[in-house]
Amino acid sequence: MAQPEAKRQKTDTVYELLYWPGIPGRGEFVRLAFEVTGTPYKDVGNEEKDGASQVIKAVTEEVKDGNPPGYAPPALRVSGAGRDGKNLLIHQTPNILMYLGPKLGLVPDDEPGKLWVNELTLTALDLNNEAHDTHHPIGVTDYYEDQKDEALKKAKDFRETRIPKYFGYFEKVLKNNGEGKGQHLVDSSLTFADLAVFHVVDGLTFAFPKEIKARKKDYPLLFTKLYDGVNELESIKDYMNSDRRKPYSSGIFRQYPELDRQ
Ligand SMILES: N[C@@H](CCC(=O)N[C@@H](CS)C(=O)NCC(=O)O)C(=O)O
Repeated sequence: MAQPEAKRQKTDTVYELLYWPGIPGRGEFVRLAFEVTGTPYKDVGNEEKDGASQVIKAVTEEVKDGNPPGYAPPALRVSGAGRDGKNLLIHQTPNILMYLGPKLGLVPDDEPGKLWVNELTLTALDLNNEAHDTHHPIGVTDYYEDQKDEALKKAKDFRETRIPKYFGYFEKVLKNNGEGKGQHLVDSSLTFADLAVFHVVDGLTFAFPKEIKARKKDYPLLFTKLYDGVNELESIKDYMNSDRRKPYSSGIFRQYPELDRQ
């Protein structure tokens, strides 16, 4: 695995995560990368008193330093890393991870390896998006209660066809990567793709506890090697027990018992 650039050169880089406070959400994919590598970062939404308004301003309203405005959080602000030494502001979860990957030592050194990590992360994010659509299949800004009939149908299909297809795919990738010993999707070390899959599996286990309980035995590498492997890392245990980790609530992964296996 690549040595983290941070370990190779002393740096006083300040990483600021700009994401909605109070939920894991898509910000969690970025938090996990910082947490697992022990990289200092500021979670602006959660750490500042007026976190949500700071996030909105910085991401879409008062964007500075020549950065294009973003469409939606998460964003990452990096002091001095933009053009002409100004602050860099980047958006899109996989773009942020692609930026951080080499800096935190969460990607292989070579180009194919980096592309595979990115590809697997994008697939995990596709699954993440489909999980969101189970409770909001019609209108993103409409109430769940107003689209419950459609949500019931969507969730049934998601549980019965989509979860097994994605889980089967990740299991196949793990099996195919002999070097990873079932624990890693690419090569023999932890990458941000492993973290992304870990988080989506974690979120689905919260949202669909009965469905996942019934299915997990079919994906032994995914659950007992990759998932448990990440979950048992000291850095992750510390994080999960800290108040930096927010509980699932009204974000992407929601627990509506009627959408779970009956
Ligand atoms: N593809 C984007 C999606 C960003 C996104 O949908 N962010 C959500 C929060 S998790 C949001 O605030 N969306 C507002 C909107 O889409 O109007 C990413 O991965 O960063």
